[in-house]
Amino acid sequence: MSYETLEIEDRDAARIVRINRPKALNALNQAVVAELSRVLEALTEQVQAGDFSVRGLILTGAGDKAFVAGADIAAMREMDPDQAMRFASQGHAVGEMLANLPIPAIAAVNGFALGGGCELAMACDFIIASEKAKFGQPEVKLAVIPGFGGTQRLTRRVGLARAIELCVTGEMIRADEALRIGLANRVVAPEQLLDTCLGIVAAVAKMGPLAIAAAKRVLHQGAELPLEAANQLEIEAFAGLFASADQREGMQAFLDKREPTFTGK
Ligand code: DAK
Repeated sequence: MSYETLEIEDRDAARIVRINRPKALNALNQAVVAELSRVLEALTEQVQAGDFSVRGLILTGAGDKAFVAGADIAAMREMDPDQAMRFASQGHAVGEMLANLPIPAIAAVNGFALGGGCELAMACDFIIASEKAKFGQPEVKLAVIPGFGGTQRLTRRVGLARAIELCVTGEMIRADEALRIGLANRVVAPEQLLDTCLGIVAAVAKMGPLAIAAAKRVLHQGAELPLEAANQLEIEAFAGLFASADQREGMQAFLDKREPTFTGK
Protein backbone atom coordinates (compact mmCIF):
# COMPACT_ATOMS: atom_id res chain seq x y z
CA MET A 1 0.00 0.00 0.00
CA SER A 2 1.29 3.49 -0.76
CA TYR A 3 0.57 6.59 1.26
CA GLU A 4 0.68 10.27 0.48
CA THR A 5 1.06 11.56 4.05
CA LEU A 6 2.62 8.65 5.94
CA GLU A 7 5.92 6.80 5.87
CA ILE A 8 5.76 3.20 6.99
CA GLU A 9 8.77 1.20 8.07
CA ASP A 10 8.96 -2.25 9.66
CA ARG A 11 12.01 -2.55 11.88
CA ASP A 12 12.50 -5.72 13.94
CA ALA A 13 9.11 -6.34 15.57
CA ALA A 14 7.95 -2.72 15.25
CA ARG A 15 5.84 -1.02 12.65
CA ILE A 16 6.94 2.62 12.58
CA VAL A 17 4.42 5.08 11.17
CA ARG A 18 5.70 8.59 10.54
CA ILE A 19 3.25 11.37 9.77
CA ASN A 20 4.94 13.32 7.01
CA ARG A 21 3.61 16.77 6.09
CA PRO A 22 6.67 18.87 6.92
CA LYS A 23 5.33 22.09 5.39
CA ALA A 24 2.42 22.07 7.86
CA LEU A 25 4.40 20.62 10.79
CA ASN A 26 2.64 17.29 10.19
CA ALA A 27 -0.81 18.78 10.86
CA LEU A 28 -3.73 16.38 10.53
CA ASN A 29 -5.90 16.83 7.48
CA GLN A 30 -8.47 14.45 6.09
CA ALA A 31 -5.84 12.56 4.08
CA VAL A 32 -3.72 11.86 7.18
CA VAL A 33 -6.73 10.71 9.18
CA ALA A 34 -7.95 8.47 6.33
CA GLU A 35 -4.49 6.99 5.81
CA LEU A 36 -4.03 6.36 9.53
CA SER A 37 -7.35 4.48 9.46
CA ARG A 38 -6.12 2.32 6.58
CA VAL A 39 -2.83 1.53 8.33
CA LEU A 40 -4.56 0.62 11.58
CA GLU A 41 -7.21 -1.47 9.86
CA ALA A 42 -4.60 -3.45 7.95
CA LEU A 43 -2.45 -3.98 11.04
CA THR A 44 -5.42 -5.10 13.14
CA GLU A 45 -6.43 -7.60 10.45
CA GLN A 46 -2.86 -8.87 10.19
CA VAL A 47 -2.58 -9.55 13.93
CA GLN A 48 -6.08 -10.99 14.17
CA ALA A 49 -5.22 -13.39 11.35
CA GLY A 50 -2.45 -14.77 13.58
CA ASP A 51 0.51 -12.99 11.96
CA PHE A 52 2.57 -11.84 14.94
CA SER A 53 5.53 -10.49 13.01
CA VAL A 54 4.62 -6.97 14.21
CA ARG A 55 4.41 -6.70 18.01
CA GLY A 56 4.18 -2.94 18.50
CA LEU A 57 3.20 0.22 16.66
CA ILE A 58 5.36 3.33 16.97
CA LEU A 59 3.62 6.50 15.82
CA THR A 60 5.82 9.55 15.31
CA GLY A 61 6.30 12.68 13.24
CA ALA A 62 8.71 13.00 10.34
CA GLY A 63 11.50 15.51 10.83
CA ASP A 64 12.79 16.90 14.10
CA LYS A 65 10.39 19.74 14.76
CA ALA A 66 6.91 18.30 15.15
CA PHE A 67 5.05 15.19 16.12
CA VAL A 68 1.79 16.77 14.91
CA ALA A 69 1.10 20.52 15.33
CA GLY A 70 -2.65 19.96 15.47
CA ALA A 71 -5.46 19.55 13.05
CA ASP A 72 -4.79 21.43 9.81
CA ILE A 73 -6.08 24.92 10.51
CA ALA A 74 -6.22 25.92 6.83
CA ALA A 75 -8.37 22.87 6.03
CA MET A 76 -10.60 23.34 9.08
CA ARG A 77 -11.23 27.02 8.35
CA GLU A 78 -13.12 26.00 5.19
CA MET A 79 -15.26 23.29 6.79
CA ASP A 80 -19.02 23.51 7.18
CA PRO A 81 -20.68 21.70 10.11
CA ASP A 82 -21.32 18.52 8.07
CA GLN A 83 -17.71 18.32 6.97
CA ALA A 84 -16.54 19.04 10.53
CA MET A 85 -18.81 16.24 11.76
CA ARG A 86 -17.32 13.79 9.23
CA PHE A 87 -13.77 14.86 10.17
CA ALA A 88 -14.60 14.46 13.86
CA SER A 89 -16.09 10.99 13.30
CA GLN A 90 -13.05 9.85 11.30
CA GLY A 91 -10.74 11.23 14.00
CA HIS A 92 -12.60 9.42 16.77
CA ALA A 93 -12.57 6.19 14.73
CA VAL A 94 -8.75 6.39 14.65
CA GLY A 95 -8.75 6.71 18.45
CA GLU A 96 -10.96 3.63 18.75
CA MET A 97 -8.75 1.68 16.37
CA LEU A 98 -5.64 2.52 18.39
CA ALA A 99 -7.35 1.38 21.60
CA ASN A 100 -8.61 -1.83 19.95
CA LEU A 101 -5.32 -2.66 18.24
CA PRO A 102 -4.23 -5.98 19.82
CA ILE A 103 -0.63 -4.77 20.20
CA PRO A 104 0.71 -1.73 22.07
CA ALA A 105 0.66 1.62 20.27
CA ILE A 106 3.42 3.96 21.40
CA ALA A 107 3.48 7.67 20.59
CA ALA A 108 7.10 8.73 20.06
CA VAL A 109 6.65 12.47 20.50
CA ASN A 110 9.59 14.13 18.81
CA GLY A 111 8.49 17.79 18.85
CA PHE A 112 5.26 19.80 18.93
CA ALA A 113 2.22 17.73 19.95
CA LEU A 114 -0.47 20.38 19.95
CA GLY A 115 -4.24 20.18 19.67
CA GLY A 116 -5.08 17.14 17.56
CA GLY A 117 -1.42 16.12 17.87
CA CYS A 118 -1.59 15.93 21.65
CA GLU A 119 -4.90 14.12 21.26
CA LEU A 120 -3.44 11.62 18.80
CA ALA A 121 -0.52 10.97 21.17
CA MET A 122 -2.97 10.38 24.02
CA ALA A 123 -5.01 8.00 21.85
CA CYS A 124 -1.90 5.80 21.79
CA ASP A 125 -1.38 3.50 24.78
CA PHE A 126 1.44 5.61 26.15
CA ILE A 127 3.79 8.42 25.26
CA ILE A 128 7.58 8.43 25.13
CA ALA A 129 8.75 12.00 24.64
CA SER A 130 11.92 13.59 23.37
CA GLU A 131 13.41 16.33 25.55
CA LYS A 132 12.39 18.67 22.70
CA ALA A 133 8.69 17.72 22.84
CA LYS A 134 6.07 20.33 23.64
CA PHE A 135 2.47 19.49 24.47
CA GLY A 136 -0.66 21.60 24.57
CA GLN A 137 -4.35 21.96 23.78
CA PRO A 138 -4.38 25.44 22.21
CA GLU A 139 -7.78 25.09 20.49
CA VAL A 140 -9.34 27.88 22.59
CA LYS A 141 -6.95 30.30 20.86
CA LEU A 142 -8.87 29.42 17.67
CA ALA A 143 -12.20 29.75 19.48
CA VAL A 144 -12.85 26.00 19.44
CA ILE A 145 -12.23 23.15 21.88
CA PRO A 146 -10.42 19.82 21.49
CA GLY A 147 -12.47 17.63 19.17
CA PHE A 148 -10.51 14.41 18.98
CA GLY A 149 -11.10 13.13 22.51
CA GLY A 150 -8.67 15.60 24.11
CA THR A 151 -10.86 16.87 26.92
CA GLN A 152 -11.64 13.33 28.06
CA ARG A 153 -8.32 11.56 27.54
CA LEU A 154 -6.38 14.44 29.09
CA THR A 155 -8.62 14.33 32.17
CA ARG A 156 -8.13 10.60 32.53
CA ARG A 157 -4.35 10.98 32.27
CA VAL A 158 -3.60 14.07 34.33
CA GLY A 159 -6.76 14.68 36.39
CA LEU A 160 -9.59 17.15 35.95
CA ALA A 161 -7.96 20.25 37.42
CA ARG A 162 -4.77 20.03 35.33
CA ALA A 163 -6.77 19.17 32.21
CA ILE A 164 -9.01 22.20 32.68
CA GLU A 165 -5.99 24.45 33.21
CA LEU A 166 -4.37 23.22 29.98
CA CYS A 167 -7.59 23.42 27.93
CA VAL A 168 -8.62 26.92 29.06
CA THR A 169 -5.21 28.58 28.92
CA GLY A 170 -4.00 26.85 25.75
CA GLU A 171 -0.60 26.86 27.47
CA MET A 172 2.20 24.80 25.99
CA ILE A 173 4.17 22.58 28.38
CA ARG A 174 7.60 21.08 28.01
CA ALA A 175 8.44 17.41 28.12
CA ASP A 176 9.67 17.49 31.72
CA GLU A 177 6.36 18.97 32.86
CA ALA A 178 4.45 16.39 30.76
CA LEU A 179 6.43 13.71 32.58
CA ARG A 180 5.77 15.27 35.98
CA ILE A 181 1.99 15.35 35.48
CA GLY A 182 1.82 11.84 34.01
CA LEU A 183 1.12 12.77 30.41
CA ALA A 184 4.39 11.23 29.18
CA ASN A 185 5.75 7.94 30.54
CA ARG A 186 9.39 8.76 29.85
CA VAL A 187 11.49 11.61 28.48
CA VAL A 188 14.66 10.77 26.59
CA ALA A 189 17.28 12.58 24.51
CA PRO A 190 16.04 13.20 20.94
CA GLU A 191 18.57 10.77 19.47
CA GLN A 192 17.41 8.07 21.90
CA LEU A 193 13.69 8.41 21.15
CA LEU A 194 13.29 5.80 18.44
CA ASP A 195 15.69 3.31 20.05
CA THR A 196 13.84 3.61 23.36
CA CYS A 197 10.54 2.80 21.63
CA LEU A 198 12.13 -0.03 19.65
CA GLY A 199 13.49 -1.40 22.93
CA ILE A 200 10.00 -1.40 24.43
CA VAL A 201 8.61 -3.26 21.41
CA ALA A 202 11.50 -5.74 21.61
CA ALA A 203 10.62 -6.42 25.25
CA VAL A 204 6.95 -6.92 24.33
CA ALA A 205 7.97 -9.25 21.48
CA LYS A 206 9.37 -11.74 24.00
CA MET A 207 5.95 -12.11 25.65
CA GLY A 208 2.98 -14.21 24.63
CA PRO A 209 0.99 -12.24 22.04
CA LEU A 210 -2.40 -13.41 23.35
CA ALA A 211 -1.47 -12.23 26.83
CA ILE A 212 -0.39 -8.84 25.49
CA ALA A 213 -3.67 -8.44 23.62
CA ALA A 214 -5.67 -9.51 26.68
CA ALA A 215 -3.75 -7.20 29.02
CA LYS A 216 -4.31 -4.22 26.75
CA ARG A 217 -8.01 -5.01 26.30
CA VAL A 218 -8.68 -5.50 30.02
CA LEU A 219 -6.73 -2.38 30.97
CA HIS A 220 -8.59 -0.22 28.45
CA GLN A 221 -12.06 -1.62 29.05
CA GLY A 222 -11.60 -1.92 32.80
CA ALA A 223 -10.58 1.73 33.12
CA GLU A 224 -14.10 2.71 32.04
CA LEU A 225 -15.93 0.31 34.40
CA PRO A 226 -16.70 0.23 38.12
CA LEU A 227 -14.03 -1.77 39.99
CA GLU A 228 -16.16 -4.88 40.54
CA ALA A 229 -17.06 -5.20 36.84
CA ALA A 230 -13.48 -4.45 35.84
CA ASN A 231 -12.17 -7.14 38.17
CA GLN A 232 -14.66 -9.59 36.64
CA LEU A 233 -13.31 -8.73 33.21
CA GLU A 234 -9.81 -9.50 34.47
CA ILE A 235 -10.88 -12.83 35.98
CA GLU A 236 -12.45 -13.91 32.68
CA ALA A 237 -9.49 -12.84 30.57
CA PHE A 238 -7.02 -14.46 32.99
CA ALA A 239 -8.96 -17.73 32.92
CA GLY A 240 -9.39 -17.60 29.15
CA LEU A 241 -5.63 -17.59 28.62
CA PHE A 242 -5.40 -21.00 30.29
CA ALA A 243 -6.96 -22.42 27.13
CA SER A 244 -3.88 -21.35 25.15
CA ALA A 245 -0.85 -23.42 24.23
CA ASP A 246 1.29 -20.39 25.07
CA GLN A 247 0.21 -20.52 28.73
CA ARG A 248 1.45 -24.13 28.99
CA GLU A 249 4.63 -23.24 27.11
CA GLY A 250 5.37 -20.16 29.25
CA MET A 251 4.97 -22.04 32.52
CA GLN A 252 6.75 -25.19 31.32
CA ALA A 253 9.67 -23.10 30.02
CA PHE A 254 9.99 -21.44 33.41
CA LEU A 255 10.06 -24.81 35.15
CA ASP A 256 12.53 -26.16 32.56
CA LYS A 257 14.72 -23.06 33.03
CA ARG A 258 14.67 -22.26 29.31
CA GLU A 259 13.35 -19.46 27.10
CA PRO A 260 9.73 -19.97 25.98
CA THR A 261 8.73 -20.22 22.34
CA PHE A 262 5.35 -18.58 21.94
CA THR A 263 3.18 -19.19 18.90
CA GLY A 264 0.14 -17.04 19.64
CA LYS A 265 -2.01 -20.16 19.99
N1 DAK B 1 -2.31 23.62 10.67
C1 DAK B 1 -1.85 24.06 9.46
N2 DAK B 1 -0.62 24.56 9.29
C2 DAK B 1 0.19 24.63 10.35
C3 DAK B 1 -0.23 24.19 11.64
C4 DAK B 1 -1.55 23.66 11.77
N3 DAK B 1 -2.06 23.18 12.91
N4 DAK B 1 0.78 24.40 12.51
C5 DAK B 1 1.78 24.92 11.79
N5 DAK B 1 1.43 25.07 10.51
C6 DAK B 1 2.24 25.62 9.40
C7 DAK B 1 2.38 27.12 9.55
O1 DAK B 1 1.25 27.79 9.03
C8 DAK B 1 3.64 27.36 8.75
O2 DAK B 1 3.32 27.35 7.38
P1 DAK B 1 4.01 28.42 6.35
O3 DAK B 1 3.69 29.75 6.88
O4 DAK B 1 5.49 28.08 6.43
O5 DAK B 1 3.37 28.09 5.05
C9 DAK B 1 4.47 26.12 9.03
O6 DAK B 1 3.55 25.13 9.50
C10 DAK B 1 5.51 26.34 10.11
O7 DAK B 1 4.85 26.87 11.25
P2 DAK B 1 5.34 28.20 12.00
O8 DAK B 1 6.01 29.13 11.04
O9 DAK B 1 4.18 28.74 12.75
O10 DAK B 1 6.45 27.61 12.97
P3 DAK B 1 6.89 28.16 14.39
O11 DAK B 1 8.09 27.37 14.76
O12 DAK B 1 6.99 29.65 14.38
O13 DAK B 1 5.68 27.78 15.37
C11 DAK B 1 3.98 26.31 16.29
C12 DAK B 1 5.37 26.42 15.60
C13 DAK B 1 3.64 24.82 16.36
C14 DAK B 1 4.05 26.87 17.71
C15 DAK B 1 2.94 27.12 15.47
O14 DAK B 1 3.04 26.70 14.10
C16 DAK B 1 1.53 26.91 15.92
O15 DAK B 1 1.09 27.50 16.94
N6 DAK B 1 0.77 26.10 15.18
C17 DAK B 1 -0.65 25.89 15.43
C18 DAK B 1 -0.85 25.02 16.63
C19 DAK B 1 -2.32 24.86 16.95
O16 DAK B 1 -3.04 25.82 17.23
N7 DAK B 1 -2.74 23.65 16.88
C20 DAK B 1 -4.14 23.33 17.23
C21 DAK B 1 -4.97 23.34 15.99
S1 DAK B 1 -6.65 23.05 16.41
C22 DAK B 1 -10.31 16.54 15.10
C23 DAK B 1 -8.95 16.48 15.19
C24 DAK B 1 -8.30 17.46 15.82
C25 DAK B 1 -8.95 18.57 16.28
C26 DAK B 1 -10.30 18.65 16.19
C27 DAK B 1 -11.00 17.64 15.60
N8 DAK B 1 -11.02 15.48 14.54
C28 DAK B 1 -10.27 14.52 13.73
C29 DAK B 1 -12.08 15.07 15.33
C30 DAK B 1 -8.18 19.60 16.96
C31 DAK B 1 -8.09 20.85 16.55
C32 DAK B 1 -6.75 21.39 16.53
O17 DAK B 1 -5.77 20.70 16.57
